[in-house]
Amino acid sequence: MTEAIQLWSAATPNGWKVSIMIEELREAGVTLPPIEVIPVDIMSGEQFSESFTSVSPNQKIPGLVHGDVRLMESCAILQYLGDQFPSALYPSGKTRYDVLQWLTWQAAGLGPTFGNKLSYTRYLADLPEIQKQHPLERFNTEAQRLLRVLDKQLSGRQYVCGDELTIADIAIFPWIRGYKWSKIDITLHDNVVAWKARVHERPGVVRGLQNGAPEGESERWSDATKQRYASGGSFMASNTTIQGR
Ligand SMILES: N[C@@H](CCC(=O)N[C@@H](CS)C(=O)NCC(=O)O)C(=O)O
Repeated sequence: MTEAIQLWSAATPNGWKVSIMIEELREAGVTLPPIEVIPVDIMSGEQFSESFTSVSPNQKIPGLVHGDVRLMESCAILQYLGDQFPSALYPSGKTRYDVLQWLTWQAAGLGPTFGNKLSYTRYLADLPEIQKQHPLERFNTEAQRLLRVLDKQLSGRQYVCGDELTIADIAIFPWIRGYKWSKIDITLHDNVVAWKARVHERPGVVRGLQNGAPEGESERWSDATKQRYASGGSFMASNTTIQGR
């Protein structure tokens, strides 16, 4: 399809998955249709607007519109782009199932665990410490278990599913990259640390990470940006904006 793609997104791990995918497809020599990026300011509640909800009924970024296709969920979007624009990023045959199992592992395990750890670490400043203790310990322990699983998978491999970068790496990387922000120590996991550096040095990844980031801050946030994310995050984590029963 040569029709333009609309990407509704923000500078967050789930948003970066799609912008990295777009840039890696370009690196792979794929000619993409025009991409229109529509920023969704999730810290001021734009994810609850009617227009965005018609793209993403779950009211979370990213969302994608391409012709009559409307998609939410970052990993579904990665598969869609992989299908529409064939490349080694979404291999066919038996390897595809390997990619899909690690993609699902990210969506169901790593993403929610790192996201919840982050939320209790940075975004719930008003919650008494005693109430944070259990979830912090629980999500940190699970994050460490998941890191051990990933470390083992990466042993003897350049990338998660072999010697080529795939959408599984693209889905996992933004969460691992943000380990300092979520205060999850990855440094004991040598294969994960080496893989993170390997993925991070790819030009497509570097360009993808610039999407939506404040000018000059794609690699390191300023204190003002950190403060803005921390206060906006507490508004999201409180869920007071969710309407209905
Ligand atoms: N499983 C979803 C998670 C999406 C998600 O949590 N997006 C966050 C940003 S990383 C968001 O939109 N948060 C806004 C909110 O919670 O109100 C996916 O992979 O797309």
